[in-house]
Amino acid sequence: MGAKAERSAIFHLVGMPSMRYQQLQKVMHHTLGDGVFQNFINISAQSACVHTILTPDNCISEMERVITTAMAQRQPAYIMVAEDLATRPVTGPAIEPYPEPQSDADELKAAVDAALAKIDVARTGCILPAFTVSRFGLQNELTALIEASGLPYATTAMDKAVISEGHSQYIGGYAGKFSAPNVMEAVEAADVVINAGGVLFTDFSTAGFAHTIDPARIITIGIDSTQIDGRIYSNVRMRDMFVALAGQVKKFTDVKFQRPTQAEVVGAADDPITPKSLYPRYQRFFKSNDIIVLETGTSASGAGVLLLPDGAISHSQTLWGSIGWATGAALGMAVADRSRRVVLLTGEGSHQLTANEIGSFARHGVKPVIFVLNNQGFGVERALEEYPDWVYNDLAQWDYHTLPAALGCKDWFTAKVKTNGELEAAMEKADAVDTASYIEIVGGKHDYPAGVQLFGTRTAELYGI
Ligand SMILES: Cc1ncc(C[n+]2csc(CCOP(=O)(O)OP(=O)(O)O)c2C)c(N)n1
Repeated sequence: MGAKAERSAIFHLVGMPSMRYQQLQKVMHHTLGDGVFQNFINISAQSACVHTILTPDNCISEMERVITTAMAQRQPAYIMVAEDLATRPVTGPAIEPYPEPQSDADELKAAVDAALAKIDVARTGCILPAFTVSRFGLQNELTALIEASGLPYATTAMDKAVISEGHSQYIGGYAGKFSAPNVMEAVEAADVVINAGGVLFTDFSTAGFAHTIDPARIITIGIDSTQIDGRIYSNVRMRDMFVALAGQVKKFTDVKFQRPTQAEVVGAADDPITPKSLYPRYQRFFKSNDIIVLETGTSASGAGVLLLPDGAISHSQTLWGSIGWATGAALGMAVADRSRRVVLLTGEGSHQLTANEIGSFARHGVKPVIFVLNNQGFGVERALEEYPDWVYNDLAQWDYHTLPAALGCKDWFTAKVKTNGELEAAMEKADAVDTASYIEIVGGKHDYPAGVQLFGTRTAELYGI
């Protein structure tokens, strides 16, 4: 469901009992015992954008359909195959791949003309790149549009670093009235705002709907449609809009850029680690090209406001927000791109849900740097609730830094740190060693980063209660 919400194309391959047994309605393990073998696909189809039950006869055409659909939507495909058919040869001739969806030429031209007309009369403007841009691999195309237009760009938490934060036209994070004043003005007072990819103005990425952008000023370039002045131009692909606009857009020359500043490193070596001392040290630790994975909770909020080095990318599950995601997702990212360093920032409560995957990092021979904030429970929940110490925010107290050794990661550098000095030493070591690192950070039970404190004062806006 998270992959569907956040547009990750994953292919979920699932075996089912043999067709022979299905037809005989045998009572099989892992079923409800009701002889209904469609239960799973009926449930899981909801979390996919395309699904199929493969047979030797339909396999060739179905796989072309499934792959093309999943890639066009960048959403999951759910594929079942019965045990007895899985090893049978497919039948039928090879076919041409299904064509990728194309823009409707007339609609595309109308959308481009309308966008250019709106941009032409604007004196000021701003671009909001969306997370979908990285899902579709369109960073270069959007960067070309950003540079051709000369406009500043800002990102919400969900879209963080989708275009490098090292770019001279990046002005910072946007969270409505809680953005830096120059960012708020650049976005909300702009004559035209180009929503590049379909930014989702979620409760969490707008600090509880604190954003005010006049819809009449927005050009929304979605995955397969564009919206301008209340009109939808359908069958218009995002890529084609970026390319056409980059080629024809006027250049705004009178733009004052104010780059975001680095967070100041504070806190003496012997002092306990606090959010104020922790996050700037992360900022100093991050390197160009890092993949930074932020778990839902205080980690995503505290690190979401840091300025990342040029080329570093960041992922968090801002919309779906299922805790435990980040540990597993970091494994996937590390395996998918072994040329980049993966840095995972997670709270210990989230980590408890998927910590068994630590062993999989070693099994696959990848070397992440993992920071686990142990603040004795579900910190962000404490901050958002009326009674922070309600018992259900407490957790079993694990010895987190001993997990890697127990899970087969024998050569990892591990540490448990309580002071800023210990944290710095551990970060230096993590940077120097040629192995993975796992650092347990002891934090205060009621010590929250500023963003989380702010959310604590805005629960009514966040939840509509
Ligand atoms: C699967 C799931 N269960 C529960 C929640 C609600 N939830 C959101 S954040 C959070 C606590 C996270 O605690 P932790 O990982 O320790 O991070 P901290 O905020 O303390 O840094 C919980 C329980 C959720 N988002 N997803």
